[in-house]
Amino acid sequence: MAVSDHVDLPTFMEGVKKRNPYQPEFVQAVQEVAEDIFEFIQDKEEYHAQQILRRIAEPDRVVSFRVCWEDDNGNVRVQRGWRVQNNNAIGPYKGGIRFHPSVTESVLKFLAFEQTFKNALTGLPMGGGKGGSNFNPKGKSVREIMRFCQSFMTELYRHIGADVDVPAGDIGVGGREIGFMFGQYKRITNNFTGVLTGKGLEWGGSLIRTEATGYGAVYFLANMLATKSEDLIGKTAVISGSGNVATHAAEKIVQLGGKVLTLSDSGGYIHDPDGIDQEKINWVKSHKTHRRGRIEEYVEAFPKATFVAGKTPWGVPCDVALPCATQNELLGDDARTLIANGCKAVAEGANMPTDLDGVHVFKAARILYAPGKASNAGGVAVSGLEMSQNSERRSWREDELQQMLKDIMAGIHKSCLTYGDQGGGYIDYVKGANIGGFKKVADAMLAFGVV
Ligand code: NDP
Ligand code: 2IT
Repeated sequence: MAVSDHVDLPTFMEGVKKRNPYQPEFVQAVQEVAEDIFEFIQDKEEYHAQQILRRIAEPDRVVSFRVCWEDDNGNVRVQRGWRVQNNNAIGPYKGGIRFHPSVTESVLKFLAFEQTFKNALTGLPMGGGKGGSNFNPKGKSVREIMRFCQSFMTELYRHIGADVDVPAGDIGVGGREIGFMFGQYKRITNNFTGVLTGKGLEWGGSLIRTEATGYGAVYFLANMLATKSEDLIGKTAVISGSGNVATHAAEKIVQLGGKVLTLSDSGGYIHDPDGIDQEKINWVKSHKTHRRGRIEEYVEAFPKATFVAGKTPWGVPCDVALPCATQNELLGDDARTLIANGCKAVAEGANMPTDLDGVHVFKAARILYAPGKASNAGGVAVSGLEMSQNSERRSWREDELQQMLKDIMAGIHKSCLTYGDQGGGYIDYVKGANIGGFKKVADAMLAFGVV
């Protein structure tokens, strides 16, 4: 037999660890996918001979660069920026930009790897990428954020393009930051193209892009519940985070008749036993997004709620849970607590919020558990629709886009059933999403030969 990755899973993972020292998040993401893919490709010699998984787990390129900017006091500040272009077998690289002090090459490599499978699942022609910086937007003035975004784009512009790589937002990057970066791209290149998504509606953005990730996650959750002939009416939901994804997931839960009990930020969580209704969600949106406040101030505005400092909300009994903040925010013991408290379904709004132990706990309990690459794909899906609208030089109507988002989430759910239905009423959504995403990218790579 030719030299191939016909090795066992532990040997394959040893190689991944050796080639990516000090990159635990990346190794974790590869391990979670490899557990399912090894089983799937067992009898598929071509995938082995062509080393497909090994190649997807080696980014096409990682660009790292210095970002210098001046703060309001005239001090020179230096940050590191990256763009990880993981795989463009099925379309231009596509994925968000994250500004957070915890950003490292490992974090961005895990996100770009996950994005490759997620984007394939949407059915749209998008490869996987991710970028960002260890810049901390907290406590910075708007002018400082503008200067940082301009400096970041002054290098990034060389590596992106409407048919090359199309970034968008992620943690710490919303409409305002996309505006600053798009303005700088346009200034440097003199080109008005759809090089970023999540743009403002006046300058090429798409309706419902802002809402799409959170709404999509809840549509996915509703699809999962429907397999058990259930819906969200009267169900209690525990949500973490209080940013773009968390607040829009909360909004859609409320619209579909559920009751949201918690939201959180890096300081702790709030528990509102009366339910966080639309008016309260609007307060959170304005407080967190526009005023960059802390979630603990919620209890001053709504005194029946309580704030628990330094903790995640997974101990609050609920029917459904949506981790919507960040990676590894729901650990094995949290998963055990959720199940002991009767939680029936978990839909990830964040990327890799559940650690490997937690994933194994949810799988063993055979609950409805959707990994982020399936359930949070609504955001990038509407980004893909924004790219289509930019190419057509027109804007679609809100009702058209709402329907497309629902259809895409239902389509992803169906792909998960294709490869994840284990019989006896249990669907392994992790396996379904991993294999569904892998197969599309792998088959494109086979067509291209050894490149
Ligand atoms: P935002 O910046 O809007 O909000 C992030 C939220 O998560 C804030 O409440 C923040 O709290 C909290 N958070 C961030 N980092 C940490 C941390 N290390 N520990 C505890 N809490 C933290 O980001 P988004 O809502 O856009 O993103 C949330 C998640 O969803 C991320 O995993 C992202 O990758 C994923 N995602 C986002 C998509 C999008 O379209 N925006 C699409 C698909 C996935 P604080 O304010 O205290 O920092
Ligand atoms: O993780 C994600 O899917 C995103 N942050 C959105 C990426 C995008 O290109 O819209």
